[in-house]
Amino acid sequence: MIKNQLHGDIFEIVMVNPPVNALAYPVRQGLLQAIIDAQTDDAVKAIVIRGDGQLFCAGADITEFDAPVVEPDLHVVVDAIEASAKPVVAAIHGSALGGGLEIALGCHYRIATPDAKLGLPEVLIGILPGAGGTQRLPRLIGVEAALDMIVSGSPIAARRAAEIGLVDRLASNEGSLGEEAIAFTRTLDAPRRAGDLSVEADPAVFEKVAADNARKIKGLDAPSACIEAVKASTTMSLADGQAKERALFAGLVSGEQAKALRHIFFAERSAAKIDGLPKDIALRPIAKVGILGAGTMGGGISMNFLSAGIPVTIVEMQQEALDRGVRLVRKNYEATAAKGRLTTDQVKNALGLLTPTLDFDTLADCDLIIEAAYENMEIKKEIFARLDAVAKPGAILASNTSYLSIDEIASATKRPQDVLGLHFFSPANVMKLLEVVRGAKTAPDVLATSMQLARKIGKVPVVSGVCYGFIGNRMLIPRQKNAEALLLEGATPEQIDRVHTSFGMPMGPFQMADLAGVDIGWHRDTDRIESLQDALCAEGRWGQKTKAGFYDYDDKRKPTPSAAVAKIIDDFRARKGVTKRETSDEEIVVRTLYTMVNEGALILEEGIAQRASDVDVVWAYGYGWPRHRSGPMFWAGQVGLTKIVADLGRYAAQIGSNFAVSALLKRCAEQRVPLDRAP
Ligand code: T1G
Repeated sequence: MIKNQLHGDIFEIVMVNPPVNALAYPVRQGLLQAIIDAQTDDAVKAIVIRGDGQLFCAGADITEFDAPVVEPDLHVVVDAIEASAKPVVAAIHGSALGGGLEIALGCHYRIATPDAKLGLPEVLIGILPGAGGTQRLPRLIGVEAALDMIVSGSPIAARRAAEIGLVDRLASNEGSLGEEAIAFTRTLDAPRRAGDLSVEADPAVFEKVAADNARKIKGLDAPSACIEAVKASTTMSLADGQAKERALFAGLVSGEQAKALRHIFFAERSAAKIDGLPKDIALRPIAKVGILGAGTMGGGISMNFLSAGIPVTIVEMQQEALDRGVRLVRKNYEATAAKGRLTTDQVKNALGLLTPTLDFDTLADCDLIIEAAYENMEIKKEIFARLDAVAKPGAILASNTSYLSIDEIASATKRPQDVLGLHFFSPANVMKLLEVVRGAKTAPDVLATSMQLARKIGKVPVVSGVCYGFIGNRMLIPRQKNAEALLLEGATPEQIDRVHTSFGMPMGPFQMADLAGVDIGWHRDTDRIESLQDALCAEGRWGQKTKAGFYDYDDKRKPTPSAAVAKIIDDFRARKGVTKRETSDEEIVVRTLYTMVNEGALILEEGIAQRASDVDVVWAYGYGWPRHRSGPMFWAGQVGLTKIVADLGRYAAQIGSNFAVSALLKRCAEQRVPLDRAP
């Protein structure tokens, strides 16, 4: 866990704990012992601390947080480094994050490769730097720069760190870092301790940071604790400030939000693993991608590959549609560049990789072809039959369908083993989630290739089996059905949406319907009024695009409750002979959130999702489920499965005659085990 080596009179301590040198107990113990030994070793003039492998250190071992600390705690190690009578230098490459950066802050000097990243991301997992970071960082770079790093959790590049005094020297490159660090250390005669510095700040700075971040940190515990800890660095001694920091840390680390954020951190990484697939399976090379359909989805999907430097051939049937699609891609890139997130060269390079064409046969040399045409099975089967005739052997044929059966689509080809679903979420160039839908005959290497490619284009992939709506959209079905039933029974769109937005969702079911389009799937017959959707659509209330849906919208798309909608609902209720009644927020939670949990449990029961945490990842990355609640399945455990089963039973009649509580959910409740350890 620790390798030590003497280079002349410079003692090099190397952290070795692949893959990220997490500061598990053996690393902490080894570091502390090495620092102590170096103090009394006359052969040692100064010390260098380095990380083995891809990076310096990714911080504390997050898997240890649910158990009591095994001494030495990290702050003891950092304090010992800083107290060293001999100069200590941190040689940083890759990343120095969290406790990793705190180790470097305890060192007297820091040298880094130019592209290294330094950060304190603890706030992103619901805690705060707990080994002196909130006390030493402000002393080194000032309160405002420190607050920015600690409250956002975003790392900075070493070049920037050098400008603000966090890094003393930039190495030429990773290969020479070791030698340069030793040479640099040889020039040092005395320690220089961040802890000896003091830092002042106008107290108004802290109020301003809290106010500037108010929307982002609303409902979260960690950010305000971060601000309080940094404030202590300006009013307390290092020791007292660290004690305050540790007290705040202790108050967060075992809290529900920190547990949920740790859970989703690991869930995202677990989702990338496919049970039963050999780790070293040979992948199919994907050098060129074909996209069928240049609509909103086809254009957005293309951008993911173009931005990753993968050439795209985009095919449409009409020139006008093709031109419109290319214009949309260009417009999206230019909008991103206008925000400074892309350079004009990057936009030019990306667009240079796009080949628009009406010629279906140009897809013959693509390694992956993604169909993004109408959500209609007959159309998709025709397309896949044509692809079967044109695509080269071994090409992966994917559909972007959001509900339909991949098995039926694959049956239109003679190569079902090469067919799967790649379900992107709109806007496809922004949303991180990608549901990778495996058909009954999808070959393992097709699946593995798609998962690896998903990560390459910056997506968070989750494997789904074939069912109507896969994982995410299938769980939307009971939510939407109950939400509309609740409207008929007397709730209002704003009451139901408020329950969801106060829960932490970015928008509620009806705000979402207006955004997506109330007219999706509508039969277009204005005389046929069989549902609330029909009633609204017949009045031209198709959502934001017609400035009227479940809400009225102004030119800035700001929603306001609509008296016209209230009347449409009243009239429809009268026609259906439904008596209006009061509905509580609690009933709305049960019928629109607990029913989603139940659907998630059914999805697990049927083997559609590999694991409960995969369902959480789908909702966290595809639908804006509040990250500090992890996802529906983990959150259900925090609510209590027994309570959820009981409440679903209490409202079973209202939920619907064909409603049944999942057997798996019942079993987990009875046996008091979480859904991700379902018996
Ligand atoms: N602890 C335990 N495991 C970790 C880990 C960590 N800190 N970081 C990564 N892993 C695992 C990860 O689960 C995966 O496991 C493997 O390492 C590769 O990770 C006291 C309290 C460093 C940018 O929040 O941001 O210090 O799936 O797939 O894409 O103040 O990992 O292979 O089994 O993410 O190259 C603060 C978290 C901790 C950094 C590398 N530190 N890690 O990304 O690899 S709290 C963090 C990351 C703390 C102190 C406080 C990223 C990375 P598996 P990966 P990557």
